[in-house]
Amino acid sequence: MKSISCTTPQAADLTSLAALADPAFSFGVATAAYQIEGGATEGGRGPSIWDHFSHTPGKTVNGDTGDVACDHFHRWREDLDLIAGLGVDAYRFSIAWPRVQPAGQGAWNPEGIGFYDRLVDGLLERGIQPHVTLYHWDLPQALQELGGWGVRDTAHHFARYAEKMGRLLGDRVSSIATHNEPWCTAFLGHQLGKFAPGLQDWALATQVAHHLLLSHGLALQAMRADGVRAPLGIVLNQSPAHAATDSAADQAAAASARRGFVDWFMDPIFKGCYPEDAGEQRAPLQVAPGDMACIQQPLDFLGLNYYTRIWCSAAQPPVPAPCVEGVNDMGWEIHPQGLEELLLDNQRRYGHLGLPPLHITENGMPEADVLQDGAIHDPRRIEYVRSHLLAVARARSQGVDVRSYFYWSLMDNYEWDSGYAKRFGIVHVDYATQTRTLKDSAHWYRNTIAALRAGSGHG
Ligand code: IFM
Repeated sequence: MKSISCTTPQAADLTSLAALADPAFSFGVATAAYQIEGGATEGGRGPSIWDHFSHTPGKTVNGDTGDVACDHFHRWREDLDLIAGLGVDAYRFSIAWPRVQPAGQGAWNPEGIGFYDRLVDGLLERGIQPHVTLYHWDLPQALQELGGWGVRDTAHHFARYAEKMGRLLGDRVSSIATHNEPWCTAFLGHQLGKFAPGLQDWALATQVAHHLLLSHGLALQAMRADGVRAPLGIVLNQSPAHAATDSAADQAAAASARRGFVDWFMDPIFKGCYPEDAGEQRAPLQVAPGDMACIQQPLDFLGLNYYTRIWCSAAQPPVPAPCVEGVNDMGWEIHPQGLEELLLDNQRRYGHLGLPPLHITENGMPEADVLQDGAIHDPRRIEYVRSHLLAVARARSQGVDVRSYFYWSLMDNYEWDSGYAKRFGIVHVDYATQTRTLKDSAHWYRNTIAALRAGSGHG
């Protein structure tokens, strides 16, 4: 992967990015509540499954927790100024359910509700569109103790929470997503045990995936019945699955990966059924009459999170991924063409099934960034963002209706089981002092957006 050290975009790049210069296309940055807020026991917030999991010895790198994180709960005004200074159009954040409803059912917490109320107003005052995610993995622990996403009741509790938040914020925010990456909640949390609640039960994970989808459908129904005006959707993590070779075994592995990772969520939403051939890999599901129709609600938008492709080799030892563009600090292959492929693929496979406008709700790269003389030089991240924006521009030029790009993440933060060891931000955070410093990539992102907005991208 070539690297760019200059924080000024090249003229040739601006020409190639012209498809994104459209004022209707938004540039943003994204975060999630547990990863940045801290204030875990303040303001009446109840405990979440991530508090519980991260405080369990051995579950996270260095035993790191989100107790303090980026202390955004106290520093949110400065953070909003920081976002405004980047010149972005939009900010995507999530609401911590246990902050607004500590037990996940019953009493609401006015202090927690007030926090998000002020956050949204603060964004609007600064001219930034707020994009809300209702669930980015921090289930109230009290609901986990009643069975968590393994029981249907949780889906109904979630719909009531969505309705409440939709009523509060729905006339001020630019979008509301029900879930972020339900695949991770279901399978990293309940099959692999890497994420909260840390369970390893394949059948349960499959049922959880169904309940998450059901909760999405119920939430959309509830918010629409209540007249919520904001566009409503869901955010899925997707990757193209590539077979290492033409062998039947590798091709089958790629098809199977796609079914489990992409189709398992897309087909219920857009076709009202699970993939027919997924039986080989999934446990028997309990699906009540009406569930699939409930899940198949029309969407106003679909958020896609893209980081890498899935490389499928059935051989032993496996054929390694080529990694022509290198790997990131998580060990994930950097493969910008995969984003263009993914966008075109969504259009081809679901365009005739009511696929709504698409948003790239996450895309980003961790690096072991070092602060030197007050600066952070992160040329590989600049190249990562540049090459992925070019991929989005190519897809748009080919007719894919993609409306935004959100860099993950605004600032370094708590990377789940990896703790604070992985830095995805375009803003560096010194966790000892909570000092924020713009990395070169932040300057490049700001300069690129400004140049496109100034019309330089029209060639
Ligand atoms: O940090 C996460 C985020 O919470 C969800 N999507 C992937 C990111 C990087 O791992």
